[in-house]
Amino acid sequence: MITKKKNLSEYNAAEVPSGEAFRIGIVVAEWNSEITNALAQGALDTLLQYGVATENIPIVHVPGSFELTTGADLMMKNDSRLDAVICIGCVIQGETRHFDFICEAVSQGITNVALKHERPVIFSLLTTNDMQQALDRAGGKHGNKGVEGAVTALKMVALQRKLEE
Ligand code: RBF
Repeated sequence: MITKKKNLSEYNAAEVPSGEAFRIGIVVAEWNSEITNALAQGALDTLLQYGVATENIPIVHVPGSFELTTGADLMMKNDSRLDAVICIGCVIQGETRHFDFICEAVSQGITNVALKHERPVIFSLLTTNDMQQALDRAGGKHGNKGVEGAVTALKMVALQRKLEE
C-alpha cells in the first residue's frame, strides 16, 4: 500500500487556537546552532502569528540537547505563569553511541518535566542521520519542525484550558 507522506508543517491554520492569552517559553540547544536557530525562528514566528505577545515568549539557551530537560524544568519552576515550553534541539548520528543516549534522555526527560509540572512540554528535537536531513526539516523540503512545535504547543495549551474549565 502506498501511503502519502504527511508533512505536518502543512497544518490547517483554521484549527490553530489563538495564543493571545498564552505564555509559551522556548528552550534552544546551542549544538548544531545553524539548525536550532532556524527551528527557533520558525517557532517564534508561528507563536507571534497566532497572537502570542512577544513579552510572553521567554527564550533561553542551553549548551546541548541533553540539557533541554533541565532548561525546561528550570523555566517551569521559576515561572508559574508559563503555559508550555517548546524544547528545540538537533542530534546528528555520529560514530559513537552518544546519539542513542542523548535521544533517550531527552525524550524521557521531557515527558517527566511535563508530568511533574502538569503543563505541556513540546518535543521539537531533530534526530537525524546527517546534516542534510536536518536542513530538510529546518526550513527545507520537509518543512520546519519548529513551526510544528509551536502549533502543537498552542493546541495543547488550548486543550489544557478547555479541560480545566
Ligand atoms: N548535543 C546536541 O544537541 N546534538 C548533538 O548532535 C550532540 N552530539 C554530541 C556528541 C558527543 C560525542 C558529545 C560528548 C556530546 C554531544 N552533544 C550533542 C552535547 C550534549 O547534548 C551535552 O551538551 C553534553 O553531553 C554535556 O552534557
